[in-house]
Amino acid sequence: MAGESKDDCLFCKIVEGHVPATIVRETETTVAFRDINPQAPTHVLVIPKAHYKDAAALAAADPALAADVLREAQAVADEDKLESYRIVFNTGAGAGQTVFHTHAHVLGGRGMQWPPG
Ligand code: D5M
Repeated sequence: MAGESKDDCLFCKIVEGHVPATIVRETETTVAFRDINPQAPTHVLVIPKAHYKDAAALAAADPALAADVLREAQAVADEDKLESYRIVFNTGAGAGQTVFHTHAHVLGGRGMQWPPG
């Protein structure tokens, strides 16, 4: 079933408290925690607690939950008083996705280039 927690999913284990993480925000449906390999002064991952492999799967199955993730990404930016920031959903291995549980990267606190690498 889509949305079901996957036993072998690292981010499901963070949701369940079985893997430690520096959690900065939590709601009924989402968790936000600091990226273990930060690429900017603020680098927080916002995830739905339910398991979806990527942003496309989440948006197709539960648009309201996708909106929750975006709302929390904005809340992270507000908390860190970021004037400019980037919200990134790497979708698919070719785009750099390495953890197949939907996550929004919230990156800010430094200047950024476009296009990204
Ligand atoms: O991003 C996956 C991100 O997940 C990557 O930036 C590292 C981060 N990561 C991996 N393991 C952990 C733990 N245990 N805590 C916090 N952050 C973690 P992707 O878009 O899939 O490449």
